[in-house]
Amino acid sequence: MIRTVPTAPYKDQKPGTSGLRKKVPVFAQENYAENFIQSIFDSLEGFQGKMLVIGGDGRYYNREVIQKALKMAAAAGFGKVMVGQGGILSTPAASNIIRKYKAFGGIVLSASHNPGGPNEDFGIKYNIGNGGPAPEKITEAIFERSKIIGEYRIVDAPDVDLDMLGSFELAGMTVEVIDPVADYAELMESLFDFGAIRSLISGGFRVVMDSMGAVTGPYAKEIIETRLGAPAGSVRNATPLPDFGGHHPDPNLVHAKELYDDVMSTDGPDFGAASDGDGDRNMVVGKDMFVTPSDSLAIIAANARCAPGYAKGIAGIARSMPTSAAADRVAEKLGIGIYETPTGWKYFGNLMDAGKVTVCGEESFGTGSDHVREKDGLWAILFWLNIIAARKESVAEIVRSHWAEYGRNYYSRHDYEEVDTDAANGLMEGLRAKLSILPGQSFGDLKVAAADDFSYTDPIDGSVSTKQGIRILFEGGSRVVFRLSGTGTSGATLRVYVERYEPDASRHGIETQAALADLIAAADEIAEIKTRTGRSAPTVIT
Ligand code: VG1
Ligand code: CO
Repeated sequence: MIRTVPTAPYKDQKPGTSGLRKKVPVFAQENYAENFIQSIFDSLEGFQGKMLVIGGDGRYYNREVIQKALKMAAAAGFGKVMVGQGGILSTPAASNIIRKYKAFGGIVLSASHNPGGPNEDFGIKYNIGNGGPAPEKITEAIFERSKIIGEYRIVDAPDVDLDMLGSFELAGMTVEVIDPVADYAELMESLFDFGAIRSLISGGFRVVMDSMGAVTGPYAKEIIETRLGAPAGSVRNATPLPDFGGHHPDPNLVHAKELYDDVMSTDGPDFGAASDGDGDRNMVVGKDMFVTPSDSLAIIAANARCAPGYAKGIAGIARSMPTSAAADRVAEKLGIGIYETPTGWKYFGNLMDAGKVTVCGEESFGTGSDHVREKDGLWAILFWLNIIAARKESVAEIVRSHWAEYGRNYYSRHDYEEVDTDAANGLMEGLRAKLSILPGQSFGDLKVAAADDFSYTDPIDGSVSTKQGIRILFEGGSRVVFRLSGTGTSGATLRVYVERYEPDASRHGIETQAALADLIAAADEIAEIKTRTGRSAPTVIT
């Protein structure tokens, strides 16, 4: 039954910030997906007879790779696979299933916020038994294995019917096709005050959610419409489609602009939310107020006790390095730990497992907590609704009073997408070469206090991650950060993160780009962005 297939290695299967991501035609090359899946299995030990979770965001090629993964898991000796009906599991739901049913690990098929379709992106990520993304030690082992792999094993069997719930046998392994939504909805109901949110909504508070043709549609319909009572149609673009209906499923002011404009219109809803391809990102907008992801983390942390699941308070907060320091001020006030990690959710897992932190966040529209080990879009959206219901204030009122109490961290990220790879690497090398001479130099009124290349030592296991982003810190606490994306699939993407702290409440109403203009100009001068990339402006500003 088990067939051993000779194969030749591919040299480019290095997982990035969040798994292996490539264009579909790359994944569709002979044995490409098989090689990577076998490399995952070859890098793990002790899974014989145990359970694996498999699911994806429903994008183009999802079902094909799920069939391959099921047959390869059977050949590798897993005892059981739990797979979402239709091949669907959002990233946080997969994390929950792994934890709840004590699986050995999971394979999540997604390229997250990247577009889907025959010529767009696909991805494979391995998650460990705590439900979180595999740490670097494992992703590196997978990459090393993929460079020398010579064969893979697969069972010869007909495809599993992914659309029918129930348990089936596949060459001696059990396959259980599960409802992808039920366990997740139950978890959310255990964390948040659904009664209070239901009253808020029945009292006329209008909520809209844009699932962007991606995985959260069925989750949001069940939770927001069925359980919380929002009128039918409150969840838009609610059917997961292989090409996301042509949407770029990235919840930000550029790609979720329709929703934003609707909430801002005179008669628009009171609250708008959106999430990404695999359901781990979120965007929250209220009337007259867009909440930056960095502020969202800080405000959720400061108001955590509003939600029943966090009524005892939080143990600590972690944020990725480029995320603004707004959360740091909350941690200071609460007298709890604050941790600054490299970009990517995999760095939060150890801190959560050790009980050091409860909530985590990234500037890239990612927020979550130790209820799972991934960021969680709907969780953040429900947390906001819970806070609004408890405080009986609007989004704008909550944000403004937070700024008044803690000060405002003006924040923006400028992305230069699909830049020539050599030019982008040259820009980063140019910055590294300047690090030691920058301190003391002035750019307009800004004087550099310190400059470094961020490196992180994990406080739990001592592992070290270097070259995680160039930081230029100015006197007074403003800063710019430069890094190259680890999730793109063509060329390089330069990310420039800009932040200024403003304690003075009379200066909290400035337009963000204006408030950061001098820092943006300094970033260009220091990194020579325009000359090196040949671009006069960023492709995306968030
Ligand atoms: C980006 C974000 C990072 C996030 C990662 C995965 O990575 O910056 O914060 O964790 O995407 O998110 P990069 O390397 O491109 O900057 V998701 O929702 O795409 O899994
Ligand atoms: Co995502």
